[in-house]
Amino acid sequence: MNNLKEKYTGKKIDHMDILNIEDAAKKSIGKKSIIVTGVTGQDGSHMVDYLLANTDYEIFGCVRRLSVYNHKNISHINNKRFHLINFDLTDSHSIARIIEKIKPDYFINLAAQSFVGSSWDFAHQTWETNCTSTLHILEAIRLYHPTCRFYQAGSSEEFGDVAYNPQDELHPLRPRSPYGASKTASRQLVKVWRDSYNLYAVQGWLFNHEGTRRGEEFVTRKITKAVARIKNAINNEGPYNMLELGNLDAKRDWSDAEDFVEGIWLMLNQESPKEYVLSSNETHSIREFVELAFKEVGIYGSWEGVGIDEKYVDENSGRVLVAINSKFYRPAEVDLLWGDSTKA
Ligand code: NAP
Ligand code: G4F
Repeated sequence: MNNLKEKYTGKKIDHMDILNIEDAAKKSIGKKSIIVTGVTGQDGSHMVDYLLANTDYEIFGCVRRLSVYNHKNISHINNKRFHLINFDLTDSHSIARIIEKIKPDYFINLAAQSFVGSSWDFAHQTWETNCTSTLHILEAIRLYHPTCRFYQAGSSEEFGDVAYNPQDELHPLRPRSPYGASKTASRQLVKVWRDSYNLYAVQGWLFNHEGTRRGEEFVTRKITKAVARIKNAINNEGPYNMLELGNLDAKRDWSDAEDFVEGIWLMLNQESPKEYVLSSNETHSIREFVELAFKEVGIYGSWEGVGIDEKYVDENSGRVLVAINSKFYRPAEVDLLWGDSTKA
């Protein structure tokens, strides 16, 4: 059976066996432990790598049950201190049981419905996953293990329709999407529980951060993947489909995800709970990102047309590299994000 699994997935999966809560609790007896949610995602997987390399805690990574494994971002981990447990942010009972039984020293909640674009289509699910779950985690910590330090993943999307540039910790919360609203409300819960029950609970404001483990629907990975695909086709003199994008003029403040997981850990280990902006302190448009990505592989283009008809055309061949598809526009856009991480 194991051979069959190996053949099918291309890797040994024994270390990916998922523990039930009772067995996980046994592994945590007498040990310092950290629960990390969202470990199949970008930040959660980097956080596990960081914690295994820089601490001696037992790490319990939370995964939700899916019909097909999606463990690519953690398939490289082979460490006896890393365990997987089943968990779903929308299930308050399992959240409570995990905290009650494992009694972690830290709970780092990086799981979320994290795609802003989908949050209009799945507004209720976004709210339940990103906000109601925070209430459940806070209550479980308060009831079962109040010394547990809690990190909740906040976002520059909370600043939304920005009032000034660059945005720092004092910037008002003006979300523009169901996603931004869910993170804003979650922030208020974290503050109220911190103040009311003296919990060490913080929610950082993280500006966009990217990397090779980034989901492919986010604009950076979408562009870089397409550029590689187009470059390969040009090299082989083959056909290619152009890249389709939405709003080219939105601006974002992009950083490296691996830097930010360290920032999260530092935020969790201060004398008292304080919340920070993490950002690169630069802002760039999607348009600039497209130009630089193509330039990086030696393809030079120029913009032609306006609005929905705008295109990025290969100066060498005259072929269209990028076109606009209105389906990638959002009902409301955050036009510009630009962080000020001086305090951090
Ligand atoms: P990501 O790659 O999309 O990962 C999200 C993780 O959440 C995945 O592991 C996903 O599991 C899990 N998840 C989703 N719904 C769940 C549920 N109901 N129960 C349990 N797990 C669930 O996101 P990321 O980029 O690493 O972001 C990490 C956190 O930081 C998120 O809260 C995000 O909103 C926030 N944030 C990210 C950025 C950024 O630029 N990356 C900036 C600010 C804030 P599956 O693999 O099973 O889907
Ligand atoms: O890459 P994006 O989808 O990221 P977005 O919306 O900024 O959200 C990310 O960063 C937030 C922090 O600021 C996180 F909280 C959130 O979880 C997520 O990680 O889009 C970036 C920009 C947007 O303005 C979008 O309208 O790119 C624009 N864009 C233009 N064309 C596109 C596309 N975005 C996507 N995903 N796909 C396009 O085709």
